Amino acid sequence: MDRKKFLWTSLLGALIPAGKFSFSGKSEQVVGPVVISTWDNRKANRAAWDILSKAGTALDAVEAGARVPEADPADHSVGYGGYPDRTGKVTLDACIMNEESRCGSVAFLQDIKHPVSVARKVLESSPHVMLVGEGARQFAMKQGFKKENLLTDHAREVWESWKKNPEFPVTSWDKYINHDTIGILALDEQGNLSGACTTSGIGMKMHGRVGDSPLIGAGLFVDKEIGAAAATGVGEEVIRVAGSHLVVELMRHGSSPVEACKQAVDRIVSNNGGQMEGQVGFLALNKNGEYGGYSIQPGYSYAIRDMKTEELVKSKSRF
Ligand code: SD4
Repeated sequence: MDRKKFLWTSLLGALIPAGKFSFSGKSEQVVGPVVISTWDNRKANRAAWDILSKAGTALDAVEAGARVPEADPADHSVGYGGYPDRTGKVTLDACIMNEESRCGSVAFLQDIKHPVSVARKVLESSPHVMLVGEGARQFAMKQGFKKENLLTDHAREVWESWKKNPEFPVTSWDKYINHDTIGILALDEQGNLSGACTTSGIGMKMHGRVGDSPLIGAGLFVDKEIGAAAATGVGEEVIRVAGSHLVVELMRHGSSPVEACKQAVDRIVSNNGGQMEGQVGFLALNKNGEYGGYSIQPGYSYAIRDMKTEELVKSKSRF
């Protein structure tokens, strides 16, 4: 980006009214770089936009964005401050993928605050795509990541109160999901797409449980010819339909981002006999800068940032 264009971009950035809300059931389109993320991750988008607006890469942007909720103790679905599993351990899942189908992923990782950056190291500094558990932690420490306690006092209290009444049906998991898992997709000035997804998973999950978020094709998928998609919500449902891959393939066959997300939601609902209590939300961005989302239950939103707007969009839902 030349200096004039950069200044223009920065000026526009300064003029954008933060906190704008809209409601959308159709795909919207942007021109130029853009970042979108699940839920109200506008702060994450800002970190990503700092990079995109200076002609940085989509890969750097999504990593920087995902690190924001990972470091935020008030976010109970991601990184530090995330709710623990049934044994009181915070276990993290994350992945990252670029436009060349290069990807890195970690699952069931403990004691490391920024799993998305470990996933990026897996992509760049290992011959593998996915590392889990103790192996992932050892790899992270060799790469210079620090061991940290990720269980905050608040998260421990929630776990302790759960332990007093530990039996509840799976659908009650929604109470512990908190819906903050970030899936973040970016298109940079060069027209390259990347995505990342990071989570502490469903609170009070079984020890050893891995959700959709670190699974390429489930929680995240990027295809340079078509676009990218990410998922949030009950990971088991997303894995069963390879959700993000499904959304990208539906776009390949002509669906708009919103239509593709809606069809993936419909597939999950029909797998469940037409009725569901759990939540799943999808987010999609195509190569042309068109984006959209759709969810099973009401209440899902996604955040967008581009040269002209910073917005939180309320998604349409099946129910
Ligand atoms: C999981 N999909 O581990 C994640 C949870 C989530 O907002 O998205 N929470 O199943």
